Amino acid sequence: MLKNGRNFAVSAWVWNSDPSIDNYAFIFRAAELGFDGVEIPTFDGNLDTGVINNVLESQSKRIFPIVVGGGSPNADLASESESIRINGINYLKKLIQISNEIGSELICGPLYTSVGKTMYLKEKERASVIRKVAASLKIVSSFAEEHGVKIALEPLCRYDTHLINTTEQAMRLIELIDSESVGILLDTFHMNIEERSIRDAVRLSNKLLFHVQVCENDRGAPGTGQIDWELFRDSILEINYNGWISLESFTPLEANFSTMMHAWRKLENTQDELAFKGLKFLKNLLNQ
Ligand SMILES: [Mn+2]
Repeated sequence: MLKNGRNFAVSAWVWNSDPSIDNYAFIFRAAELGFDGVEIPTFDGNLDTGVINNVLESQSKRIFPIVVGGGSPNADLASESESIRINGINYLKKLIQISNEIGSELICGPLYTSVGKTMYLKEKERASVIRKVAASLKIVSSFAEEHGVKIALEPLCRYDTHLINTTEQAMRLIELIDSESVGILLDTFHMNIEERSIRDAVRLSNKLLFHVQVCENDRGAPGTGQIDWELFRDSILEINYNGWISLESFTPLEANFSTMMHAWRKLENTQDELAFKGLKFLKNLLNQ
């Protein structure tokens, strides 16, 4: 089912807000714990790709990188300001270049707006913002096609954005962009809040499901909370999903980042324990 040797990934955010902290030690942690891939997040595109490549190459088994991003107040495709939208386009192009440099096949995350920005919009205003977002993503998608990189857009829950909360909304945006390089990222945390049916959401995404992030309803290790994992597994198998299953949780130990991610408490004794417990559960669930 899943691609051979490229099954389970884990986000650097389990340990650090900034993947350059501690000399990319999270890559060593991920490899030691048994993951096949690492999500490398960046909100500003300032990554030392040479160092990342060295660390990836120093592992005894191949560890695949996946670039994760998200808009920020000064680089926001949903902004009213044209210059901020252009910053957003340039930021996403930079993520695509980083992907080429470190060998990531896709860039993913809530790339369509500034993470954490919420505001009320009337229906017409919303449609106009979505059109602007689609126009910018169209430009980025051409660049992605030229560089052989896929883009996966992630719906976020209502507390993190007002724009794209559900799979259905994301699929409509993807249709407007109309590029083979653009698909969707589904994250069980957000789905658990916003979708009426996990199975229907996965079915709707179908061949455009490019990436999957998993964690429990409280952002804890899969298998420790209320998510119906068997249903989730059956749903992704039904559409023959063969991409990554990536564990995403956030360190509660860094003031600014933990506040942004609402990570107020430890969910396990250590972050290693969270990652390892989650991986063990996922391997069992998917018979790997
Ligand atoms: Mn996510």
